[in-house]
Amino acid sequence: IFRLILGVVAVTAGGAAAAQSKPQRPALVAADLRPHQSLDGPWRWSIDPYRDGFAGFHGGEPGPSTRRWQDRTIADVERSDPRALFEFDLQRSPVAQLPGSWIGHAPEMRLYQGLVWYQRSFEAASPKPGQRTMLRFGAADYSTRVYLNGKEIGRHSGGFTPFAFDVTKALKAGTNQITVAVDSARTDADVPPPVTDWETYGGITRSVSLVTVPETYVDDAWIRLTNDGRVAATIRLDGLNQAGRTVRVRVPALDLQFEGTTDARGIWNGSAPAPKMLKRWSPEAPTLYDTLVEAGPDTLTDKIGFRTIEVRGDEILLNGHSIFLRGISMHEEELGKNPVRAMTHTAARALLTEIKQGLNGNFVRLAHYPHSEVVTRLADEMGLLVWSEIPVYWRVAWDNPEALAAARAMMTENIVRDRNRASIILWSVANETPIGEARNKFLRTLIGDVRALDDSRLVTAALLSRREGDVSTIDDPLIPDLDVLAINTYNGWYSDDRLAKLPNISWRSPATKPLIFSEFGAAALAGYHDVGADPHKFSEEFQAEYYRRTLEMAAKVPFLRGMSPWIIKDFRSPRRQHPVYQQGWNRKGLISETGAHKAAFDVLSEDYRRRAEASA
Ligand code: GCB
Repeated sequence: IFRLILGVVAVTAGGAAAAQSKPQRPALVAADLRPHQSLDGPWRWSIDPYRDGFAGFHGGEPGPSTRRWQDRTIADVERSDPRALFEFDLQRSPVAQLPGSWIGHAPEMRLYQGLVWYQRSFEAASPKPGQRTMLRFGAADYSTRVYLNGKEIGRHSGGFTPFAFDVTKALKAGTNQITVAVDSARTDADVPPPVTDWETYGGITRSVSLVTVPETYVDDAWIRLTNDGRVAATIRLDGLNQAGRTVRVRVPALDLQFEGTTDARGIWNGSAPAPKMLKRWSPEAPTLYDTLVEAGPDTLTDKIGFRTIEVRGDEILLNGHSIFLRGISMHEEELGKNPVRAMTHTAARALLTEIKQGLNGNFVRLAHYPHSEVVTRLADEMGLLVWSEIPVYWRVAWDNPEALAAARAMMTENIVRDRNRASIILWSVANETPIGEARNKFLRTLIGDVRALDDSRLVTAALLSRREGDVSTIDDPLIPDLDVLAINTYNGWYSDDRLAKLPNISWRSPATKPLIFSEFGAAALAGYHDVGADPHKFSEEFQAEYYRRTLEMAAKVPFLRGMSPWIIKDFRSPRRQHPVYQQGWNRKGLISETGAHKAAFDVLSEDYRRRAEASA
């Protein structure tokens, strides 16, 4: 028996690199709306700081102490061989509720970075002929290996995008055991690189589910309104019968129906004139239509809004009308004293309501990585325009092909997941990346990918500017490649400018393109007041005055088309350790971690109220 236990799970060499080089298949688009069996809930967990589960007791090859995930439980073996040695037993390990980062599992997990094993069992019906079952993760941060009934079924890298594996063959009728290894440690080849300004929420942070589909099914469906007034569809089937299949798109409420036949790759592109009665999606009227994609036995259902977004000169046009983006940035971190990154519908609604109703906003920058689909769906439903980005952040290893592969896979997974969301108008490829040849090349590759995947949205990147005296110049070599320019600027916070002088700063741009201030901000500890004439940094008064003066400056930039100041809520950041003002939190929120409004909140809200009235 002991020997039998030694039959270790072989680790497929090169698996991780392969997983990074291209996005995951199946894509399983709109999986969250397909009927599914949820695997959320109680899971067993155990830390593995030396990665014995992969490498063995002395490192290197797996050995006797290596964790093994065969069908038999450790308890079974122990009963028949009381002398068997085990130094792990997931079946008797503590229980955590998933999804949710491991920060919430136990107090000592707060600062843990590394490998954690998860396990649970579940019942499955016997697979029906002509059906396939996919195991889908909304996200796990950062790299993941998945085992079903003792066999490795796949891997994924990247903490913020969904992935799925076809488990039809690995699944048994009756009780199944799933084991997941999640490692939060990142190297320079990863995206983001190890150093950021937010908490790494390691773990299984989004829902896990089993989705059953017909053998040949709609894996990817992208449906949008084109600038020339057509409803266009790009559909990809996956399965033995993917070629030469009839595919039909239906929007019952619009009496719209059109169809065509897939090519050898299972792909069909088709379109039809948009019906006159179509109500275009906008923040003021976020109309969504039940949209069906029918292909033989499979019907995929999604809720889709139809709108156009374009740039003309230095203007951004939504449905043909010039708009100003009244926004704010947001991290995927729920309100509360001890956020664990488990973005529920309720938690997302609380934050987006602060933006939409509290701030009179119409726009949110989802920083600095793809947020939960719960958030992007809610933005569609509530009417908030969205900036979506991947964490190509600060010092990425521009020369490392693995880093580029990771970024490309992540960008593709993000776009494929979300290109049916009307709310998303901007894909951003980078944040505050130092200019250089290797960086420019890296980002141009990403921009090319974005345009190939989605020609219906705008491409941007958060850039830095060059300041001389009171003149700030935007002169990044990437400008010609972008539709919308975006600048992060922190004059008066990271510089020692007097706040009263901020309105004097003027902006120069070499291109006739719209500009967004993708960030500006100042920190304040909620409840800390300094009512003197020259308030101290970190006081609510300083932050409020910083906003007043920066908004005065912004009002004078003729080509400014929006802003997303930094940030709606104080968020956890390990680099913010001032014992009095920060205590592990980046305090640039307009509300505290528990939801207390700071004085600056009203300053921005009032500015946006006036802007909204002026544009109504
Ligand atoms: C930035 C970064 C953001 C930081 C912020 C800050 O420019 O893009 O991730 O959190 O500044 O607070 O310094």
